[in-house]
Amino acid sequence: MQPIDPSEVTPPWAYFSRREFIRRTGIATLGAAAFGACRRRGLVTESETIGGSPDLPTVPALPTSTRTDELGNPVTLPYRMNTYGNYYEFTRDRMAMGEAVGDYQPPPLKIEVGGLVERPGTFVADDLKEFGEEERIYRQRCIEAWAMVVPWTGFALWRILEAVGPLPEARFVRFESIYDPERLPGQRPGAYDAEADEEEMGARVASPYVWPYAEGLRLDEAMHDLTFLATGMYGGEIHPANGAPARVLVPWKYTFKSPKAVVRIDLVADRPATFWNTAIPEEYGFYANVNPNVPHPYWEQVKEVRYRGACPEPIVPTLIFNGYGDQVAHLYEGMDLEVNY
Ligand SMILES: Nc1nc2c(c(=O)[nH]1)N[C@H]1C(S)=C(S)[C@@H](COP(=O)(O)O)O[C@H]1N2
Ligand SMILES: [Mo]
Repeated sequence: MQPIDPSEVTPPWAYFSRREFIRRTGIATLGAAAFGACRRRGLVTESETIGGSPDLPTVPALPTSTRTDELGNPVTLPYRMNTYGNYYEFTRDRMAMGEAVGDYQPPPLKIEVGGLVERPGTFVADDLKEFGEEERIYRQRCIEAWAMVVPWTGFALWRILEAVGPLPEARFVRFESIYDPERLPGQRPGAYDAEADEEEMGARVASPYVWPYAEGLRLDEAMHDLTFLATGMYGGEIHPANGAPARVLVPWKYTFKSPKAVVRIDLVADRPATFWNTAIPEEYGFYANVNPNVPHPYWEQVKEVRYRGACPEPIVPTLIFNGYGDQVAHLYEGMDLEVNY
């Protein structure tokens, strides 16, 4: 375990505030409007433009963090991370995620771990201390071709799996996110209506979303040291919009495989049904390893927008396994990655 250097825990840019954002960028309205403002100024590179226009304007870089991942990519400013993203429990508009989450207060940390294990257990924050704490700066890459670089604190998931003792029949791990329709508007019946879907999204959603959000991994993927259970980010707590109180991170896979607000982990015998794979199986496979050679029907996947702060943002090539190939490629030896997308 890597101890955390206290000087790293509260970097000044972690508090890059809304006021600071406005001062530095001159953009007063955030979310969708900010993107409009960036675009009008010729600064924005939205992910949808990636496929079509490789020659985007070069513009002066805005302030970014001095911290980087191991490949030298600057860490995304927390403000950007907390406002722009996907959290379907609240909204389908990734530009409005921050506003939609608003002042939502997540429940205290509590994770139940069970299924095919020797010692099922319920873990609250204090219980997790036995697994230690380290910081990791991970790249995350959404299947929609946008990406961020984020420092998380927590521990490798294998530590908790080892503590509960998987039985020999356990071959997969299933993660379940919070279910609370009273407080999570996206989970209410009719939140996303089928007719509007057809118009807005070309009837891409084959079946209604099945709540709670669930994800899954093969047991060997879940036991890999890169698979992480985060309880903090940027040296503090996880922001409610990014999956507080606890989140599983699988950095070599498209980020829909990194469920927010995980409340249950089960060891299971068969491949579990997962949220996106159930909704649109032709687009969202179970494996979902980041792979520039396997296009998604809407995002060609060879490039990505790497969000750092406000606009502008660089477009960078997408790396196989999101740049973690040296550590994870062996898990897929002999597997056809085009078939097992
Ligand atoms: N519970 C839950 N987890 C989720 C999602 C979600 O809608 N609900 N969206 C996924 C997708 S598609 C992405 S890209 C990331 C976004 O994470 P971020 O907002 O922290 O960047 O969360 C993933 N985990
Ligand atoms: Mo995503």
